[in-house]
Amino acid sequence: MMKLRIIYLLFLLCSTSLLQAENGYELWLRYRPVAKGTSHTSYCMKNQKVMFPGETESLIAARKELQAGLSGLLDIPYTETKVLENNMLVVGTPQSVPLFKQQTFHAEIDGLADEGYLIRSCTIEGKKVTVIAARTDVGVLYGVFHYLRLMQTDHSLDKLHIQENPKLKYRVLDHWDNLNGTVERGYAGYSIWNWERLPSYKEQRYTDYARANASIGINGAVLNNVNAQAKSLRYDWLVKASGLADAFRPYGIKVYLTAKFSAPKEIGGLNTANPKDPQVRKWWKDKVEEIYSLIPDFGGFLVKANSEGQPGPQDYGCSHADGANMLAEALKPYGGIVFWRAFVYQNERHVDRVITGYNEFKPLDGEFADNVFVQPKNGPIDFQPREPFHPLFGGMPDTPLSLELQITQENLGHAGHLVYLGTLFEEILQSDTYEQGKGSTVSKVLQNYQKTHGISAIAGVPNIGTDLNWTGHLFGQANWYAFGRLAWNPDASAGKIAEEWARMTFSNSESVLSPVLKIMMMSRETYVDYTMPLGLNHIMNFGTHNGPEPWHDDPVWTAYDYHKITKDSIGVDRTLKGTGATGQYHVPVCAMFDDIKKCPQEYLLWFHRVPWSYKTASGRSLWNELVHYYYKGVDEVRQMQQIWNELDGQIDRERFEHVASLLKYQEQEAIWWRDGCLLFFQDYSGLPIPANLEQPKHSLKYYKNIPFPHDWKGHYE
Ligand code: GCW
Repeated sequence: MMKLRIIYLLFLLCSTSLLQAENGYELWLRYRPVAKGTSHTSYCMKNQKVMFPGETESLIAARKELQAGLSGLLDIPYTETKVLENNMLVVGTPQSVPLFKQQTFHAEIDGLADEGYLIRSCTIEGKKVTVIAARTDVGVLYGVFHYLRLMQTDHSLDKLHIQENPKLKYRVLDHWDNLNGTVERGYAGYSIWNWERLPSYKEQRYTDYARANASIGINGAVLNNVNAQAKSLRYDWLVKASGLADAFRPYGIKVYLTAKFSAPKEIGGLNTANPKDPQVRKWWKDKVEEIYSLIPDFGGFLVKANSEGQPGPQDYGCSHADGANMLAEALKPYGGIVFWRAFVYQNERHVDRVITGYNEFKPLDGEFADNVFVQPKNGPIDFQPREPFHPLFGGMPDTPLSLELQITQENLGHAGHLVYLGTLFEEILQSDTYEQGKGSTVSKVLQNYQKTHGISAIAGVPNIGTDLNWTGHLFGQANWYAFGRLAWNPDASAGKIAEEWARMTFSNSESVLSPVLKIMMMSRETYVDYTMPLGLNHIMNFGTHNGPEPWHDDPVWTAYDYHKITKDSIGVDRTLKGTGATGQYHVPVCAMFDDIKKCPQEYLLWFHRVPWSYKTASGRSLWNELVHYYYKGVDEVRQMQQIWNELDGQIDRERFEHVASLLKYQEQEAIWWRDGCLLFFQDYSGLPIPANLEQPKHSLKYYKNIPFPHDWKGHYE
C-alpha cells in the first residue's frame, strides 16, 4: 500500500513538474527535457560529449548556449573533452578546430557564406561524430542554434547533412523605441533598453534578447524610433548605444540608429540641414566618425524623411536620393548602410495615398549610392491586415530594396488578439511581381539584389517590450520567430515555421501541436474577416489603430477616403479609369487587379468601387458577402476558443489561462468590429442583416461613442 502511495506521489510530482507554470520569458529557447522514448533520444544520450575549443566572444556565447541546451534537453551534465570519441559533437571553425582542415568536408566549409554553417554526421580519425562547422564564429553560433532546434523539434540526429546560408544579408529589427522608454505602437510594456543605466549596466535581458535573435538569424537592431529625436546622435547617447552594441556583438548583431534629418540644426549648431551644404555634409562625416570611434561595427542609419511631419531633403528642394546619398557617403568608408524608408505621405489629404510612395520613388530608381537601401512597407498604405504587395517591389530594378514588415500588431489587434503573422509575411513574399516574368516573387526580387548589387535586406518592426513574456500575447512570440526565420530564408513555409515554434514553445506531442497549429494557421484570415474583409482597409480607430472607426471624418484624416461609402456602393476605384494604382504594377498583375472579374476577392474593395447588389463569386450580393465575412470572423474566434480548450491539462495552467482569457477578450473585440462596421455600412446601404444571424446588441450610436481608453503612445516624449 505504502509502495503504491509512493509511486502515486512520484507520478504526481512528475506530471506536475512536466506542466510547471511558465511565464513565457524563455521564449522558444526553453530547453525542457526531450520526452524519453522519442526516436532520437537514445542517440542524443550517447551524443552527450562535446569537443568545442576556442575562446572568442562568439564561440563562448555559442558554447554557453550549447551547454544550456544540451544539459536542459538531455537532462544530464554537459561534458567537454579534448579527445575525439565516438558519438561526440565537434564544434568550431577551421581556426578553432584545426583538424577540420584535413577533412574532405573542408571544401564545404570553405564554400559557406559568412554566416553559413554545416551540420554533418561524419567520421574523423575513425570516430563517428557530428560536426557543427562554419567559416566564422557567428556561423558556428547559428549552427549550434540549428542543432538545438533539431533536438527541440524531435528531429532525427542520424545521418545529418545540413548546409545553410542566409538568403538575405541584412536581417534587421527596427525598434520604434523612444528615448524616454515608451515604444511607439508597442503593446508589451516599455522599451527594454534601460538608457538610464547604460552603458555600464548590462541587463541579462540584453543577452537573452540577443540569444533569441541569433537563434533565428537576426543580425541587426535599429535601437530607436523612426520618428526620431536628434539627441540620439549626441555623444552621451552614443556612448549608451555602444553599451548595447557591446552586449549584442558576441551574437552577431549590429547596432543601427535612426538619423533625424534636421540633426545638424538641432544638435549641430548649424542653421541648415540642406544636403547640398558643405558644412552639413561635413557635420555628418564628423558625426559618423565619432560613432565608429565608439561602435566600431556600427551598422548604419535608418531614416524616415519627409513623411508624417519628419524633416527631410525635400525641405530644401532636394530629393530623397540627395538626402540618402549624403549619409551614405559619410558611412561608406566604414562599411555602413543607409535604410531610407519609402513610407512617405504628408499629413494632408491626398488624391490617393496608395499611389504616393511609388510616384515619389520610382523616378529615382538608379540614383541611390551603392550602400543605400530604399525600404518600402509590405503594402502601399500602412501595415493593414491585408494589402496587396507594394508596387515598388518589381519596380526598382536598379535600387536595392529592403522589405519592411511589421511584427508588432498595430493594426492587427495589438497584443490582445491571437494573430499569427507568418502567413501574412509569406503572402507578401510569395506575391508575384512579374518583374522578370512569372515567378519574380517579392522574395526573389529581394534575393536578386544580392546578385545585382551585392546586398540584400529585410526589416521587421518588433513587438518586444518589458512584459514578462516579451510580446504581451504569448503567440506574439511566434511572430518575432516567424520574421527571423523568413528573413533567413524568405521562401520558407509559414506553416512549417509555425510548427517549429509550437514544438519548441509547447510540446512535440501531436495532441498539443494539432490544436495549436489549427489556431495559428486560421488566425490571420479570421482577423481580416471580422475587421476588414474583401479588401477594406484603414477603417480602424484614428488614434489607437485598434477597434472600428469607419465613421472617422476630419479634414485631414478621414476614413471615408478609404471606403468612400454611399447608399449605392463602397470601395475605391483604383483601376486605370480611377486613381490608376493598378497601373503601378507590371502588366499581368495590373490586368488582374484592374479587372473586377479577375481581381482576387480579397482585394476587391481595395481596387474597385462596387455596388451593394454586385454578385460575388459565392453568388451572394456584395452586401450579403460582407455580412457573411464579418459573421464568419466572429464565429472563427469562437472556434479558436473551443480548439484552445482541447489543451486544457495538456499544457501548463499559466500559459493556458493566459491565452484562454485573451481569446475571450478577442471575441468581444471581434463583435465590436463586426457590429460597429456593419451598422455603419447599413446606415448607407439600408440593407438588412439576415434575421437568422445574431443581431447587434447595441445601436450604431453606442459603437460610435465607445471611448478609446488606451491612449496611444505619442511619437516623442
Ligand atoms: O502609420 C504609421 C504609424 C506610426 C508610424 C508610421 C511609420 C513610426 O501609425 O506610428 O510611425 O506608420 O511607419 O513611420
